[in-house]
Amino acid sequence: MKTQFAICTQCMQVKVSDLRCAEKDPIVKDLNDLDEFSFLKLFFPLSNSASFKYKYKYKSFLQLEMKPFNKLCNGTINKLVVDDFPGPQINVRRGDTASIIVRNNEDYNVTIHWHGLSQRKNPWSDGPEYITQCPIQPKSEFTYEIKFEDEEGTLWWHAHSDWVRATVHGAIVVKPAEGTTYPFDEPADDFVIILGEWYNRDMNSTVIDTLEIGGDPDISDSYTINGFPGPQDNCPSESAYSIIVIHGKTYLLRIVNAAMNEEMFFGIQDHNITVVGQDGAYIKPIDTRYILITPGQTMDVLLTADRPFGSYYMVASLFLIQWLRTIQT
Ligand SMILES: [Cu+2]
Repeated sequence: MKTQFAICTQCMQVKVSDLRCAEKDPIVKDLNDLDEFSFLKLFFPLSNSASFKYKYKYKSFLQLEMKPFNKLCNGTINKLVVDDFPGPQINVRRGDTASIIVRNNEDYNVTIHWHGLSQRKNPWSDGPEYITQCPIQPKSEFTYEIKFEDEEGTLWWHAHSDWVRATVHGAIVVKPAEGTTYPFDEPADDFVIILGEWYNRDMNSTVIDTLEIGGDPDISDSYTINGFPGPQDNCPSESAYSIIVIHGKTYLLRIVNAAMNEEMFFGIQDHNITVVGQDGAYIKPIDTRYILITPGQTMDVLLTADRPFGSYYMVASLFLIQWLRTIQT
């Protein structure tokens, strides 16, 4: 099986304006080779994914395609995504092995990286393009075999091709191995919180322009929580992400900073939080009012709903004050 993932010799670095490989990668199968099992968008070996009762490896199918979005009252803009922005959450237990088929339906060469996983002796499924694999070419697919051996907590997956990751990413939730528990009381529920960015313009043209003229790339048009920009002065119809909690219960927030380059503060109005994990590993708990989370980093945070009944803002803001824009949900 491993030989299937050998580096292709005809894969070559090309100019960013021409993202295609020179020749077709022989390890990439044709769409005609897909069996009916592969065409399920997101599937699991057992019907109830939430139960995590399966012993066999997790299976999933990620399909990259352009989809229309209407954010910030700027009309319809097509973006490359897997299903949505952000993409689907991958749910596994520590010790699982996942088989994940990625099908590229669009015109970009793309790979998917499984951020934060050690993948010991398994670099062929790590994902950086031109390093351990050729990009997945348009109208082709690639099967990743992902091992969740050492990590537990929250990680994420993202495209590893230029700036495509701005819209092609999602969370990975690694729950404790079967028969083990969290090193803290079982939370009432858990929620993934992905801090991201929304660019109205095409991401790859941003990269091309930046490389041509130098300097810093354009900043995004908005920062997002789970794809929601939150209330906007110039776009009152824009919506916000929200969660409902039960008073007195404790919840686990799985926070991912999926922004391209921005360190972010994150906190919840009038609440303390407790950081219990970072980058797929548990840590000695830290009580705090807010966190600072860097791009690519993940943090697991406990939130106890111990304040009077009401609504409280979940707030992310930038570390760099000159670019400060606050998003609220
Ligand atoms: Cu990464």
